[in-house]
Amino acid sequence: MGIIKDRFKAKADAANAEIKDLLKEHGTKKIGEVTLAQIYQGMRGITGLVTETSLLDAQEGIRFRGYSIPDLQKKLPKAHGGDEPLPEGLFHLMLVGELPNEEEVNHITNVWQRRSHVPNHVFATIDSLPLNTHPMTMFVVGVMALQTESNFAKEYAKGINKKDYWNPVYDDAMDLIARLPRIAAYIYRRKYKNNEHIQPNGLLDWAGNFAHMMGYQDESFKELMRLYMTIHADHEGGNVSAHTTHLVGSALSDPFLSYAAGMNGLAGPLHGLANQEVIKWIFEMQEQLGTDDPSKEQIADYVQKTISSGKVVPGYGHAVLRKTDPRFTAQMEFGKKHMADDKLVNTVWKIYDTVPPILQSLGKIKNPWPNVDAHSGALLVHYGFVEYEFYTVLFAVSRALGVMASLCWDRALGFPLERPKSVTTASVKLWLEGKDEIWE
Ligand code: CMX
Repeated sequence: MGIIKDRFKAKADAANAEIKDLLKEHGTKKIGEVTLAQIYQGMRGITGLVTETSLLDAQEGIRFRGYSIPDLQKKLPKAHGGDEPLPEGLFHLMLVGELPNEEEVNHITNVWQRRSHVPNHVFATIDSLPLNTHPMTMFVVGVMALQTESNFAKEYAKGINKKDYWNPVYDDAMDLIARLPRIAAYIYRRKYKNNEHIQPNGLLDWAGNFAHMMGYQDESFKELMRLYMTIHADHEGGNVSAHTTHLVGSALSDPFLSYAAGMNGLAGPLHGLANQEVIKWIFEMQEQLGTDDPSKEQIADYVQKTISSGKVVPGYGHAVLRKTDPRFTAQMEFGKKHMADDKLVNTVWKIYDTVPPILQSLGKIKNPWPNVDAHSGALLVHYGFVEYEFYTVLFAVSRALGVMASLCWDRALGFPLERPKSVTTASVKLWLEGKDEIWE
């Protein structure tokens, strides 16, 4: 077995024993109550899942195995001469639960390089789609085509002991992560760069090579990709993409099927597609106002118009967070360091000054602060990456790190099929009248 795989298995065995004891002693303890409103309103605040890789604090934001984003920026190994964390390091942290050293991160880079071969039929499948297909659709179709390579599906068909599920799931997770940048870069070059593809550079790290294959050779763009791939990777387990991957995986659908399902959720405008919606919204504002440098007053008017036409302000609000998303702040700091005078980036900062008080004044929005998607597009546009329909694919490549690390844990911990109880409004009414004992 490989070094990381061995360490993961040892950690998972220890965790399994610990959880067994925990449940034996405390399994009947109640951890909360569920109100009728919660089951009609998106199950907000119901604790119903275990996800080991990260935990979201409403005030502080995301922590990966206890480490905040600023911690990761300080403590994770960097590329030679770089300042941003290598996402390989975050994957190690999420999977094994420990900060890696440089050697361990290099090992993961090498493993992913070795596993990165994408079979031709995947590219042929993507080529069969019309060029005007949304990049997220091309991406998910590409992942589905890659499912032919699933170790788990093959082992399951042969007949595998359930104690060993984690093993081919781990291999699938590593293969999938290794191959996604190739698939994504292929879609980008096919759709936007005249089908002129760029061969991978075997000497680069995972995110650096992704930037290279998309055609961005600037070192600071590679740094942006390292930061981007790190901060978008995981946001605990209840968000649509993570939860869907986990749910579909619980049916023992293999990691390719599970990840593709999760990414169909990421492609929704209330989730990952918000990053494209933000930049589209800013471009439309610039066009309507006839300026690429709008004042705060002009922005405020435009925000009011958006709200009064029954639309959401993209990039603002969150189902759990109640403060500015630290992922937004990390990108703002990157902007200040690399492009402080960029007009579009400055517009994003003016929007940040303008939107929260307006949303707050509506009195119904629980979180008026920006989320991760409010900033990312402007940084990309600075480097000439203007094809905003592609932005959610970048999010998706990063999200694979979190959801695949989690799926390895799901199978190693032997989590069962997920199947919560649902009710009908008719049964709710009967229950309220004391005529239905179904919930007792
Ligand atoms: N602009 C205008 N109205 C907003 C709003 C925004 N940015 N955010 C929330 N609201 C509205 C809701 O639509 C809801 O209105 P109704 O009661 O009329 O239906 C009300 O405020 C209360 O919503 P909430 O409880 O504060 O927010 P939710 O938990 O229901 O939704 C989210 C969270 C993210 C879907 C929502 O804030 C939103 O639509 N934001 C814009 C889209 C976005 O940026 N999504 C990306 C999130 C991060 C990610 O997953 O990538």
